[in-house]
Amino acid sequence: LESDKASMEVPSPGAGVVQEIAVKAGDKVAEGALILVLASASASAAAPLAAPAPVAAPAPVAAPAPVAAAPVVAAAAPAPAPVALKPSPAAPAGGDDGDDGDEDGDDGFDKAYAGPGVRKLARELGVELGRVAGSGRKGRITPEDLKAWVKTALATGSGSGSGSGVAGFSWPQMPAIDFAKFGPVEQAPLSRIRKLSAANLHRSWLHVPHVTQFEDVDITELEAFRKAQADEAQKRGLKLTPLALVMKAVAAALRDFPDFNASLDATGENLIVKKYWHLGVAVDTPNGLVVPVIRDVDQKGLWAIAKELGEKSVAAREGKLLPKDFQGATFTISSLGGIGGTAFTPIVNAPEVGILGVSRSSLKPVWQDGQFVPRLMLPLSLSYDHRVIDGAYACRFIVHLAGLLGDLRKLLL
Ligand code: CAO
Repeated sequence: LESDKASMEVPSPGAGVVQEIAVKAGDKVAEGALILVLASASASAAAPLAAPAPVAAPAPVAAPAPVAAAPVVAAAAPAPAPVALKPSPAAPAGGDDGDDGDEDGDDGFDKAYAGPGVRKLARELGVELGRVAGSGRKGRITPEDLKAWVKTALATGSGSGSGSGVAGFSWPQMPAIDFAKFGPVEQAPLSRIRKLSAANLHRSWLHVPHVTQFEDVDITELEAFRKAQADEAQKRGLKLTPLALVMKAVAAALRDFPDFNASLDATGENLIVKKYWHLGVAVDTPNGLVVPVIRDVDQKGLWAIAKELGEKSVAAREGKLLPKDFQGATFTISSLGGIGGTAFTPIVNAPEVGILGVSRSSLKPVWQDGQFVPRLMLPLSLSYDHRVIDGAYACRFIVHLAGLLGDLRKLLL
């Protein structure tokens, strides 16, 4: 099964023989949809002769048979078990936050009771379903409930934030423009990843008051250390890029600045401070941006981090990441250092409260002891959620991080 960002296995509830496959490649399915009919192994062993046709005849030969076969099976011992789609071991977490295992991040879907059509519409509109009251059976949210909620939110400006609405404000619509009037155009549909990232980024942009703090970090010694590991890296078949060292230092800095390793709760009135240090790393893929998570960075050595970083970025580019690979990040790093640039303002991956942008290092003249000396400087850009993080706290964090990167021995303290 493939979701917006990940592919996953749907585990069979038991052993048996597949009798009928109710879906074909490319079909869209929702949780609970029938995907196949399975004659359970224990039942067929108990009565192997009772159902020869469906059990013995493999699907290709017996293609037209399933309907006819069904009554035979039903009448006999090996009652076929309909296998419904429920990828419970690892719910898809295409969202960049991944905390709750929702398809699209922390959108309240876990708590909401709604069909796939309503969920899709809610995702497109950026509505947290957990905030919409359902009028359907057992509180199910209907399309009408969703539309009414959006209308009210637009009219009152109450749709934004965790209880922190922008009163009296509604978003002006973008006009539809026929660009073909001005010159030749072609229409290219967005990939699913791009559409999903767009919704997530837009939601973060609207909910989070962003500030970005910049810092140039002297990594001359760090780079000398990294280069000194080149032979060892080659022996291990790994690439030790500056990013692995930045990750290690960030995990340590997050321990010292716990508010950066936190999220606001759904009410917006409490900070959930996490006691684990999982870093999301933005990876550029042909289909768009994805953010796999490297867990427990604080407990891993540089080689382990470098290995996992390499493996996850390859898997991301090949579309082979699993839902669990996107879940649980506490803070994200977006590195454009391999490409260039001097600084940028990354968008916080809500409900995380901070994201670190890394640009390309370059030699710069730095005034030291009465003279300019060439030093390798790494530009960092730290965006943060100003609802949670004060400017002084953010500045202290980045200065502390710069200190760790400037002298890696401090990581041991
Ligand atoms: N300064 C100077 N050189 C750097 C550098 C930096 N900050 N960061 C990386 N490099 C160098 C590496 O050492 C490597 O050099 P060699 O080719 O000589 O070995 C080269 O640049 C390429 O590095 P890389 O990009 O392959 O590896 P990485 O570990 O730095 O990054 C990954 C891995 C997956 C994060 C990166 O490939 C990627 O996809 N980056 C894009 C992320 C993105 O799109 N962010 C924007 C999202 S919007 O906020």
